[in-house]
Amino acid sequence: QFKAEYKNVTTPLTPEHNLQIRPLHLEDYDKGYLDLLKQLTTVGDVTREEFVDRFQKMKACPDTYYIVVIEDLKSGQIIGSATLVKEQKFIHHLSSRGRVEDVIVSDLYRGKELGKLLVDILVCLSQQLNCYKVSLECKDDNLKFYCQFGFERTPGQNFMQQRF
Ligand code: 16G
Repeated sequence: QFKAEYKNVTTPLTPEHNLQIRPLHLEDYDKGYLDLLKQLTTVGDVTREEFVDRFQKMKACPDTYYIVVIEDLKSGQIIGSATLVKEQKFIHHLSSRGRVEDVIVSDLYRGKELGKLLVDILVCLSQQLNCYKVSLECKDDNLKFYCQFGFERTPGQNFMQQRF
């Protein structure tokens, strides 16, 4: 589904790395997917049943959730992931906005440009899906990382939130 022929996509995944990039599967519950997300933020104790239920609810929204994972085929563990959410709009003549979310690479696999690969893919995918723009929220420390993909801070625009 995600082909290396997309423009600008780097491909560090040679066979000797034993890494595979693919969409999230239900079975990834047993491959440490949620433990990986715990390196990003709070996840809590999510049972298999709860995971399956949420997975199926996402799947039931066609053309909306694109969750990409990297599996280390040697260990059978998910070691990287990123999500593109395609939000449908009325504006821009019924266009869609892409949101890059939950980008995480296991601390044991950092420095191999896997985060770059994940973000490259999602940016390409958002273009392929005809989003009129793609955006994300990140910490100051990660600004430089995201700038390399063409993301820019928007003058006069602020990211605001209310936490519950
Ligand atoms: C970062 C993530 C966001 C994630 C949030 C979790 C990227 C580009 N940004 O902002 O997607 O949901 O962290 O942190 O991956 P939180 O639990 O404080 O909301």
